[in-house]
Formats: sequence, structure tokens, C-alpha cells
Amino acid sequence: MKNWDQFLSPYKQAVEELKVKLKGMRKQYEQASSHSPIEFVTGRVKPIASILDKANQKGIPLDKLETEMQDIAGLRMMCQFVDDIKRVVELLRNRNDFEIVEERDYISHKKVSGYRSYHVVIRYPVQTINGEKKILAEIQIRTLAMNFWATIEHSLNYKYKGQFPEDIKMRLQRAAEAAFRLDEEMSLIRGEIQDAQAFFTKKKEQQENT
Ligand code: 0O2
Repeated sequence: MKNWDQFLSPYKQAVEELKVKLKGMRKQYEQASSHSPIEFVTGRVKPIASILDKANQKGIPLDKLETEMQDIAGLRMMCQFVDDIKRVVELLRNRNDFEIVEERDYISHKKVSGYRSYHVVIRYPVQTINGEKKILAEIQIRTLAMNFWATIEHSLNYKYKGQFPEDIKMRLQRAAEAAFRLDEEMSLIRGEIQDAQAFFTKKKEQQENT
């Protein structure tokens, strides 16, 4: 019987610390009044039931979770535009508070499900009262459209336990294509959108200063 509180404690600490750090990157863009490639950041520790399900599906023994399950600590960084994803990955590569272990590009190579996202697996040092402990964490970087699709597909997956009826499967594929086209369209009018956003940010600042 695993002591889950003890096992998950460094993961919880890592998620809290990384949320602050990654959100801090967005804040720095705001302070510099320049377009932030990061729209928002979320994070979670995988629930115990999901850890057990995944370990079972992938045949991972519970005493190997630390090295073989890379997404017990999970962070998500959402971007407005596909091009922002590259910039965010570059920002992550340039940091020296963690080490990148692996990158998985499901944007150039989308999954058969239609899933698109860029995954960066990091080794993150957590400071504990017993010294430093390095844990694995997965950062998923995706556009708002990719996130919308993945969130819906994830909840349907939960409902149908991966066995989608044919019509739902087809609609999800079509929705994935629509999300892809939406990203393309937004990229084409990126300049216009950013001008409008800069205008509103400036106006808000002026109102706050009067
Ligand atoms: P949860 O509930 O998000 O934690 P594998 O599961 O074998 O495909 P692997 O090797 O664990 O993947 O790593 P990978 O490919 O980086 O995928 C891990 C996570 O990516 C998943 O975690 C999801 O969050 C997300 N993901 C991958 N494929 C899909 C997909 O087809 N649809 C959606 N909605 N998300 C996906 P978990 O553990 O599955 O789930």
C-alpha cells in the first residue's frame, strides 16, 4: 500500500512553484507592454485514480512511477497563436531552473485522435527538508483552439472510455480540422488582432492613471 500523501507531496510543491514561475513570465511581458506569447497557465497533480488507471494501462509497476510516469505533475501553457508556441518552448529551453528531458511535437505530427499540442518533459528540483528531490513534470503548450478541442475530447473520452461511437469519432475529427483552420485564420490576421489588443491595453492603462 503506497503512502500517497508522502509520494505526491513533492509533485504538489513542484506544480505550485511552476505555476508561479510560468505565470511570472506572462507578467513580465505585461510589464514590458509587449505581446505575451502566453495567454494563461494552469497546473494540476494527477488524481490518484488516474495515476492507477494509467499505470495499469501501460503496465507501469507502482514502484517505478517516479521514473516512468512523466505527467504526475502537469502544467499547461495556453497561447493565442500557433507561432507563440515556438517562442514559449524557446523561453523554457533558456531557463536554468530545470532541465528538459524530452520534447514531443504533436503539432507537426498530430495524434490519430486529432490531438495537437507540444509537450516538454522537465526534471525539476524540489527543495525539501530532507534535501533536493528531482521530479519529472510535463508542460503542455497549445493554442486556445487546441485546448478547446482537447478539453472536450478528454471529457468525451472519459464518458465513452476511449470507445467512441462512429458518429462521435467523425465529429471529433471534423472539430479537430475546424480547430486547425481556426488557428490558421487567426495566424493570418494576427497583426490586426495584436493592434486591437495593444489599443485596448493602452486605453485601460490611461483610464487607470486618471
Ligand atoms: P490526463 O487526464 O490529461 O492526465 P499516451 O497516454 O501514451 O498517449 P504518454 O506517453 O503518457 O501518452 O505521454 P503524452 O503523449 O505526452 O500524453 C500524455 C497527456 O497528453 C495525456 O495525459 C493528455 O493530457 C494529453 N493527451 C495525449 N493524447 C491525447 C488525446 O488524444 N486527447 C486528449 N484530449 N489529450 C491527450 P493522460 O494521462 O491521458 O490524461
